Amino acid sequence: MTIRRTFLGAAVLAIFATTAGSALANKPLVMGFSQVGAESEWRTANTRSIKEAAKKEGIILKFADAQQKQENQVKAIRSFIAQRVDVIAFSPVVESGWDTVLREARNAKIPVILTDRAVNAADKTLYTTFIGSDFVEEGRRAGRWLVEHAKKTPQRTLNIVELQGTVGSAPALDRQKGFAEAIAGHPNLKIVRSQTGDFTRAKGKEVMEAFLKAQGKNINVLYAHNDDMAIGAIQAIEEAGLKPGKDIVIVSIDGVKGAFEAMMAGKLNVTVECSPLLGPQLMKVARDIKAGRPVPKRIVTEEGVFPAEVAAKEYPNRKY
Ligand code: GYE
Repeated sequence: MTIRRTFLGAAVLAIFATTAGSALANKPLVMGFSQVGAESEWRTANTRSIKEAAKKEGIILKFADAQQKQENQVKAIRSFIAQRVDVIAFSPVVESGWDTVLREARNAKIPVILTDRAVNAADKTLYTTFIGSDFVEEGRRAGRWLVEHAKKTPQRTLNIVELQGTVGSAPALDRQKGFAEAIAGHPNLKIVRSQTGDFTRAKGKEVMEAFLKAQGKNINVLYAHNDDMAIGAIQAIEEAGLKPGKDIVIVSIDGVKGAFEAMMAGKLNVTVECSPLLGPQLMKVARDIKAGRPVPKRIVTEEGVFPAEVAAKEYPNRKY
Protein backbone atom coordinates (compact mmCIF):
# COMPACT_ATOMS: atom_id res chain seq x y z
CA MET A 1 0.00 0.00 0.00
CA THR A 2 2.67 2.45 1.09
CA ILE A 3 4.85 1.44 -1.83
CA ARG A 4 1.94 1.84 -4.24
CA ARG A 5 1.09 5.24 -2.88
CA THR A 6 4.68 6.40 -3.15
CA PHE A 7 4.86 5.14 -6.72
CA LEU A 8 1.65 6.89 -7.61
CA GLY A 9 2.82 10.05 -5.93
CA ALA A 10 6.08 9.93 -7.85
CA ALA A 11 4.23 9.39 -11.13
CA VAL A 12 1.94 12.33 -10.47
CA LEU A 13 4.91 14.43 -9.49
CA ALA A 14 6.75 13.44 -12.67
CA ILE A 15 3.78 14.40 -14.84
CA PHE A 16 3.45 17.67 -12.96
CA ALA A 17 7.15 18.42 -13.40
CA THR A 18 6.99 17.75 -17.14
CA THR A 19 3.97 20.00 -17.58
CA ALA A 20 5.57 22.71 -15.53
CA GLY A 21 8.77 22.30 -17.55
CA SER A 22 7.07 22.69 -20.90
CA ALA A 23 4.94 25.53 -19.57
CA LEU A 24 8.18 27.23 -18.63
CA ALA A 25 9.67 26.55 -22.05
CA ASN A 26 6.57 28.01 -23.72
CA LYS A 27 6.51 31.05 -21.51
CA PRO A 28 6.86 34.05 -23.79
CA LEU A 29 10.15 35.87 -23.64
CA VAL A 30 9.89 39.29 -22.01
CA MET A 31 12.09 42.09 -23.35
CA GLY A 32 12.52 45.52 -21.83
CA PHE A 33 13.47 48.04 -24.51
CA SER A 34 14.61 51.58 -23.79
CA GLN A 35 14.37 53.72 -26.91
CA VAL A 36 16.23 57.04 -27.41
CA GLY A 37 13.12 59.04 -28.31
CA ALA A 38 11.20 60.02 -31.44
CA GLU A 39 13.65 62.62 -32.75
CA SER A 40 13.76 61.60 -36.41
CA GLU A 41 12.11 59.65 -39.23
CA TRP A 42 14.85 57.08 -38.68
CA ARG A 43 13.87 56.63 -35.05
CA THR A 44 10.17 56.27 -35.84
CA ALA A 45 10.97 53.55 -38.36
CA ASN A 46 13.28 51.86 -35.84
CA THR A 47 10.55 51.83 -33.17
CA ARG A 48 8.03 50.43 -35.64
CA SER A 49 10.46 47.70 -36.70
CA ILE A 50 11.09 46.66 -33.09
CA LYS A 51 7.42 46.63 -32.11
CA GLU A 52 6.36 44.71 -35.22
CA ALA A 53 9.13 42.14 -34.88
CA ALA A 54 8.30 41.52 -31.20
CA LYS A 55 4.65 40.99 -32.05
CA LYS A 56 5.49 38.63 -34.89
CA GLU A 57 7.84 36.61 -32.69
CA GLY A 58 5.44 36.44 -29.75
CA ILE A 59 7.88 38.34 -27.55
CA ILE A 60 6.37 40.52 -24.83
CA LEU A 61 7.87 43.98 -25.27
CA LYS A 62 8.02 46.52 -22.47
CA PHE A 63 8.80 49.68 -24.40
CA ALA A 64 10.00 52.93 -22.83
CA ASP A 65 10.67 56.19 -24.70
CA ALA A 66 13.45 58.22 -23.05
CA GLN A 67 12.80 61.50 -24.87
CA GLN A 68 16.52 61.78 -25.66
CA LYS A 69 17.50 61.84 -21.97
CA GLN A 70 20.05 59.47 -20.51
CA GLU A 71 18.55 59.71 -17.01
CA ASN A 72 15.24 58.39 -18.38
CA GLN A 73 17.05 55.45 -19.96
CA VAL A 74 18.80 54.63 -16.69
CA LYS A 75 15.44 54.74 -14.88
CA ALA A 76 13.84 52.50 -17.50
CA ILE A 77 16.68 49.95 -17.27
CA ARG A 78 16.39 49.89 -13.46
CA SER A 79 12.66 49.29 -13.72
CA PHE A 80 13.26 46.42 -16.20
CA ILE A 81 15.68 44.90 -13.70
CA ALA A 82 13.10 45.25 -10.91
CA GLN A 83 10.50 43.56 -13.13
CA ARG A 84 12.97 40.75 -13.83
CA VAL A 85 12.54 40.80 -17.61
CA ASP A 86 14.37 38.06 -19.58
CA VAL A 87 16.41 40.44 -21.74
CA ILE A 88 17.13 44.16 -21.72
CA ALA A 89 17.77 45.92 -25.01
CA PHE A 90 18.46 49.60 -25.49
CA SER A 91 19.79 52.20 -27.85
CA PRO A 92 22.07 54.38 -25.68
CA VAL A 93 21.48 58.08 -26.38
CA VAL A 94 25.13 58.89 -25.58
CA GLU A 95 28.21 56.68 -25.39
CA SER A 96 29.42 57.21 -21.83
CA GLY A 97 28.06 56.85 -18.31
CA TRP A 98 26.51 53.39 -18.45
CA ASP A 99 28.84 51.28 -16.31
CA THR A 100 26.88 51.44 -13.06
CA VAL A 101 23.48 50.52 -14.45
CA LEU A 102 24.96 47.84 -16.71
CA ARG A 103 26.66 46.31 -13.68
CA GLU A 104 23.30 46.24 -11.93
CA ALA A 105 21.83 44.30 -14.87
CA ARG A 106 24.76 41.90 -14.83
CA ASN A 107 24.39 41.32 -11.08
CA ALA A 108 20.73 40.51 -11.70
CA LYS A 109 21.89 38.07 -14.44
CA ILE A 110 19.82 39.82 -17.11
CA PRO A 111 21.57 39.88 -20.50
CA VAL A 112 21.82 43.25 -22.25
CA ILE A 113 21.70 43.81 -26.01
CA LEU A 114 22.82 47.16 -27.43
CA THR A 115 20.96 48.16 -30.58
CA ASP A 116 21.77 50.96 -33.00
CA ARG A 117 24.20 52.94 -30.78
CA ALA A 118 27.24 51.75 -28.85
CA VAL A 119 28.54 52.48 -25.35
CA ASN A 120 32.22 53.17 -24.67
CA ALA A 121 32.47 50.98 -21.54
CA ALA A 122 35.95 49.52 -21.11
CA ASP A 123 34.43 46.32 -19.73
CA LYS A 124 32.94 44.60 -22.76
CA THR A 125 31.32 41.92 -20.61
CA LEU A 126 28.75 44.51 -19.51
CA TYR A 127 26.71 43.67 -22.60
CA THR A 128 26.19 40.53 -24.65
CA THR A 129 26.16 41.95 -28.15
CA PHE A 130 25.82 45.14 -30.17
CA ILE A 131 23.63 45.19 -33.30
CA GLY A 132 23.93 48.25 -35.51
CA SER A 133 25.61 50.18 -38.27
CA ASP A 134 29.24 51.13 -38.73
CA PHE A 135 28.85 54.90 -38.26
CA VAL A 136 32.49 55.71 -39.00
CA GLU A 137 32.10 54.01 -42.37
CA GLU A 138 28.92 56.01 -43.02
CA GLY A 139 30.86 59.22 -42.38
CA ARG A 140 33.60 58.02 -44.73
CA ARG A 141 31.04 57.24 -47.42
CA ALA A 142 29.61 60.75 -47.13
CA GLY A 143 33.14 62.20 -47.32
CA ARG A 144 34.15 60.03 -50.27
CA TRP A 145 31.07 61.13 -52.21
CA LEU A 146 32.09 64.75 -51.63
CA VAL A 147 35.69 64.11 -52.66
CA GLU A 148 34.41 62.67 -55.95
CA HIS A 149 31.97 65.55 -56.41
CA ALA A 150 34.73 68.12 -55.78
CA LYS A 151 36.84 66.61 -58.57
CA LYS A 152 34.56 68.43 -61.02
CA THR A 153 35.95 71.77 -59.76
CA PRO A 154 39.49 70.93 -58.58
CA GLN A 155 40.62 74.57 -58.32
CA ARG A 156 37.71 75.61 -56.16
CA THR A 157 37.75 75.72 -52.37
CA LEU A 158 34.54 74.31 -50.94
CA ASN A 159 33.47 75.67 -47.57
CA ILE A 160 31.64 73.00 -45.63
CA VAL A 161 29.28 73.47 -42.70
CA GLU A 162 28.55 70.44 -40.56
CA LEU A 163 25.37 69.72 -38.64
CA GLN A 164 26.32 67.26 -35.96
CA GLY A 165 24.02 64.79 -34.27
CA THR A 166 23.40 64.62 -30.51
CA VAL A 167 26.50 65.62 -28.55
CA GLY A 168 28.30 62.57 -27.19
CA SER A 169 26.24 60.06 -29.20
CA ALA A 170 28.00 57.29 -31.09
CA PRO A 171 26.61 58.30 -34.52
CA ALA A 172 27.62 61.96 -34.06
CA LEU A 173 31.15 61.14 -32.89
CA ASP A 174 31.72 58.46 -35.52
CA ARG A 175 30.16 60.26 -38.47
CA GLN A 176 32.26 63.31 -37.72
CA LYS A 177 35.38 61.17 -37.52
CA GLY A 178 34.71 59.15 -40.69
CA PHE A 179 33.92 62.23 -42.76
CA ALA A 180 36.99 64.12 -41.53
CA GLU A 181 39.11 61.09 -42.36
CA ALA A 182 37.75 60.85 -45.90
CA ILE A 183 38.29 64.52 -46.77
CA ALA A 184 41.74 64.75 -45.11
CA GLY A 185 44.40 65.32 -47.74
CA HIS A 186 42.00 67.43 -49.83
CA PRO A 187 42.91 71.00 -48.80
CA ASN A 188 40.18 72.47 -51.03
CA LEU A 189 37.58 70.84 -48.76
CA LYS A 190 37.34 72.94 -45.63
CA ILE A 191 34.98 72.55 -42.68
CA VAL A 192 34.27 76.15 -41.66
CA ARG A 193 31.60 75.56 -39.01
CA SER A 194 30.39 72.57 -37.08
CA GLN A 195 27.61 72.51 -34.52
CA THR A 196 25.01 70.12 -33.14
CA GLY A 197 21.44 70.09 -34.41
CA ASP A 198 20.55 67.20 -32.07
CA PHE A 199 19.32 65.03 -34.98
CA THR A 200 16.04 67.00 -35.26
CA ARG A 201 14.50 69.04 -38.08
CA ALA A 202 13.76 72.02 -35.84
CA LYS A 203 17.34 72.27 -34.56
CA GLY A 204 18.76 71.56 -38.00
CA LYS A 205 16.84 74.54 -39.33
CA GLU A 206 17.79 76.78 -36.42
CA VAL A 207 21.52 76.02 -36.62
CA MET A 208 21.56 76.34 -40.41
CA GLU A 209 20.03 79.81 -40.03
CA ALA A 210 22.87 80.71 -37.66
CA PHE A 211 25.45 79.30 -40.13
CA LEU A 212 23.95 81.38 -42.95
CA LYS A 213 23.97 84.48 -40.84
CA ALA A 214 27.60 84.00 -39.84
CA GLN A 215 28.95 82.87 -43.21
CA GLY A 216 26.76 84.78 -45.62
CA LYS A 217 27.05 83.22 -49.06
CA ASN A 218 30.33 81.54 -48.21
CA ILE A 219 28.83 78.11 -47.73
CA ASN A 220 29.24 75.61 -50.55
CA VAL A 221 28.44 72.34 -48.83
CA LEU A 222 26.30 71.13 -45.95
CA TYR A 223 27.18 67.83 -44.33
CA ALA A 224 24.34 66.76 -42.02
CA HIS A 225 24.72 63.76 -39.72
CA ASN A 226 21.12 62.80 -40.50
CA ASP A 227 18.41 63.46 -43.08
CA ASP A 228 16.06 65.23 -40.68
CA MET A 229 18.59 67.96 -39.92
CA ALA A 230 19.27 68.27 -43.66
CA ILE A 231 15.54 68.65 -44.32
CA GLY A 232 15.29 71.35 -41.63
CA ALA A 233 18.34 73.08 -43.12
CA ILE A 234 16.81 72.98 -46.61
CA GLN A 235 14.00 75.17 -45.29
CA ALA A 236 16.48 77.64 -43.80
CA ILE A 237 18.43 77.77 -47.08
CA GLU A 238 15.27 78.42 -49.09
CA GLU A 239 14.14 81.10 -46.67
CA ALA A 240 17.54 82.76 -47.14
CA GLY A 241 16.78 82.95 -50.88
CA LEU A 242 19.27 80.24 -51.88
CA LYS A 243 18.76 76.98 -53.76
CA PRO A 244 19.44 73.86 -51.67
CA GLY A 245 21.14 71.13 -53.69
CA LYS A 246 22.53 73.74 -56.10
CA ASP A 247 23.90 76.82 -54.36
CA ILE A 248 24.67 74.61 -51.41
CA VAL A 249 25.44 70.95 -52.04
CA ILE A 250 23.87 68.75 -49.35
CA VAL A 251 25.17 65.41 -48.14
CA SER A 252 23.34 63.54 -45.38
CA ILE A 253 22.88 60.17 -43.73
CA ASP A 254 19.99 57.72 -43.05
CA GLY A 255 18.19 57.25 -46.37
CA VAL A 256 14.67 57.90 -45.05
CA LYS A 257 11.79 58.54 -47.46
CA GLY A 258 11.91 62.27 -46.73
CA ALA A 259 15.47 62.34 -48.06
CA PHE A 260 14.44 60.57 -51.26
CA GLU A 261 11.63 63.08 -51.73
CA ALA A 262 14.08 65.94 -51.23
CA MET A 263 16.45 64.35 -53.77
CA MET A 264 13.64 63.95 -56.30
CA ALA A 265 12.85 67.64 -55.82
CA GLY A 266 16.52 68.44 -56.53
CA LYS A 267 17.14 69.79 -53.02
CA LEU A 268 19.41 67.12 -51.59
CA ASN A 269 22.40 65.63 -53.38
CA VAL A 270 23.06 62.33 -51.66
CA THR A 271 22.07 60.24 -48.66
CA VAL A 272 24.17 57.50 -47.13
CA GLU A 273 22.01 54.65 -45.95
CA CYS A 274 21.69 53.70 -42.29
CA SER A 275 19.06 51.03 -41.79
CA PRO A 276 16.70 51.34 -38.81
CA LEU A 277 15.08 47.97 -39.52
CA LEU A 278 16.80 46.21 -36.65
CA GLY A 279 13.71 44.58 -35.11
CA PRO A 280 13.88 41.10 -36.68
CA GLN A 281 17.60 40.70 -35.93
CA LEU A 282 17.11 41.91 -32.37
CA MET A 283 14.34 39.40 -31.63
CA LYS A 284 16.34 36.55 -33.12
CA VAL A 285 19.40 37.39 -31.05
CA ALA A 286 17.26 37.71 -27.89
CA ARG A 287 15.92 34.20 -28.47
CA ASP A 288 19.41 32.83 -29.14
CA ILE A 289 20.73 34.35 -25.91
CA LYS A 290 17.81 32.98 -23.92
CA ALA A 291 18.35 29.51 -25.41
CA GLY A 292 22.03 29.66 -24.45
CA ARG A 293 23.21 29.70 -28.07
CA PRO A 294 26.42 31.65 -28.70
CA VAL A 295 25.95 35.05 -30.41
CA PRO A 296 28.57 37.27 -32.04
CA LYS A 297 29.74 40.26 -29.98
CA ARG A 298 29.15 42.62 -32.93
CA ILE A 299 26.48 42.38 -35.64
CA VAL A 300 26.94 45.00 -38.40
CA THR A 301 24.02 46.19 -40.53
CA GLU A 302 24.53 46.24 -44.32
CA GLU A 303 23.94 49.53 -46.14
CA GLY A 304 24.43 51.47 -49.39
CA VAL A 305 24.81 55.02 -50.75
CA PHE A 306 22.06 56.72 -52.79
CA PRO A 307 22.85 59.79 -54.89
CA ALA A 308 20.03 62.01 -56.25
CA GLU A 309 20.37 60.44 -59.74
CA VAL A 310 18.93 57.13 -58.53
CA ALA A 311 16.33 58.56 -56.12
CA ALA A 312 13.25 58.23 -58.33
CA LYS A 313 14.12 54.65 -59.29
CA GLU A 314 14.83 53.58 -55.69
CA TYR A 315 11.96 55.42 -54.02
CA PRO A 316 9.33 52.67 -54.48
CA ASN A 317 11.70 50.13 -52.86
CA ARG A 318 12.28 52.15 -49.69
CA LYS A 319 10.84 50.56 -46.57
CA TYR A 320 11.35 53.49 -44.19
O1 GYE B 1 20.95 58.47 -37.88
C1 GYE B 1 19.33 59.60 -36.58
C2 GYE B 1 18.69 59.21 -35.31
O2 GYE B 1 21.33 56.38 -33.97
C3 GYE B 1 21.62 55.81 -36.24
O3 GYE B 1 19.70 58.50 -34.62
C4 GYE B 1 20.80 56.53 -35.25
C5 GYE B 1 20.61 57.99 -35.53
C6 GYE B 1 20.03 58.32 -36.88
O4 GYE B 1 18.10 60.21 -34.64
O5 GYE B 1 18.41 60.00 -37.55
